[in-house]
Amino acid sequence: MKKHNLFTQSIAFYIFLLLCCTACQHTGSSGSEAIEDDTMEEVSMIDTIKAISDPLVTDNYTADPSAHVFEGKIYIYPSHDIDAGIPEDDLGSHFGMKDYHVYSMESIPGAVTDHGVALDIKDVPWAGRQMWAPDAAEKDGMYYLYFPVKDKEDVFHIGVASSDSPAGPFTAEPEPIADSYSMDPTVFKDSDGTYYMYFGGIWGGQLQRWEGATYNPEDVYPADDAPAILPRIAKMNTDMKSFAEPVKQVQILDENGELLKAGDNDRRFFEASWMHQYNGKYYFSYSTGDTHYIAYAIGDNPYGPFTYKGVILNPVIGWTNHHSIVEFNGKWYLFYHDSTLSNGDTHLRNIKVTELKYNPDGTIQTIDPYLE
Ligand code: FUB
Repeated sequence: MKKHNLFTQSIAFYIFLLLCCTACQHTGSSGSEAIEDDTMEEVSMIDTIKAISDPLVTDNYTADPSAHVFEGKIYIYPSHDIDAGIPEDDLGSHFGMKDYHVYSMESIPGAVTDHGVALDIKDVPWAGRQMWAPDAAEKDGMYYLYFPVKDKEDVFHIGVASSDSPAGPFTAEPEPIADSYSMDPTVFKDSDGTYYMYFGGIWGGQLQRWEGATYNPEDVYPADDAPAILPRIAKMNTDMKSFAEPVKQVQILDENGELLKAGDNDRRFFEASWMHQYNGKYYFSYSTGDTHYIAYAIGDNPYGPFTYKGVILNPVIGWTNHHSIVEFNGKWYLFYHDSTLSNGDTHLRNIKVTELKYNPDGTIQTIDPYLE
């Protein structure tokens, strides 16, 4: 298992930026308060980097944007980053988020509406700490917010909360989804109306601690030449609050039909699953974590196997890379985040959007988030 590889050529420039920023480190927002005024002045130093898009939200730190078209608008379900005052470590303890806001847009580009707090950790009876990347789904006029949070024993599970509005507020179920574990859920509606949840993430996401349905608090990783840890999938029940089948693994293969290896850090799954369909094919996309790419693999059905095809998004300023892909008014969009608004603070991020384009053969054109 490679450790953080922040000095890769592709992001060495950003390390330089982070070092520069240390001299003028700001405090960021605290709790769920809005960003303090002086932050906006500090943003000016990062203006020398020509990003392809601007932060969509500037009065809260936001990350992990899951975007959907509901009721003719774009609705965005991001994490709400805060400075929880917890030191940074490889398990992501510093990502101490406590609530979710929902945002909407009537057009892209366009104004972003903040619908306020949609779910607070204090209203989730089983939750302990760390509300990480959520997603949402609609079925029969009801909306479901899926969210990962650690329970009171510090083990990640996935919760569900419901509302009759895509903007919330959402009411959480009293227990996590039975048999759910790890984090970064995304719920995909197939063309036949079946819903599937993809989930999981290694390192701080704890996927390496699960063997089947058994939790082992030790972090156990495969050898570099063994198959990588795989993301998970389960079909959803019609109630949208439970799994309809045992959790399965999602295979990601290389060009020779072999499972990607654990040591193939540039390509293997780390976290941040997303699924979308394009021209009848199924595109499973994800973050490679410590190598900071959004990668994708294509398959013929929701379960896979999926064959690795390439990179959708190159590394962003910050450490994490996380995304969603959605079609809106005839164009495809990539929602993602970086840390430009906080001058590179890895856990104070901001959501963005840019257009995503396909090649005629169905492959996706790689997006570089910054101009030369
Ligand atoms: O926001 C917390 C975690 O950081 C997410 O769950 C991961 O995908 C990464 O973006």
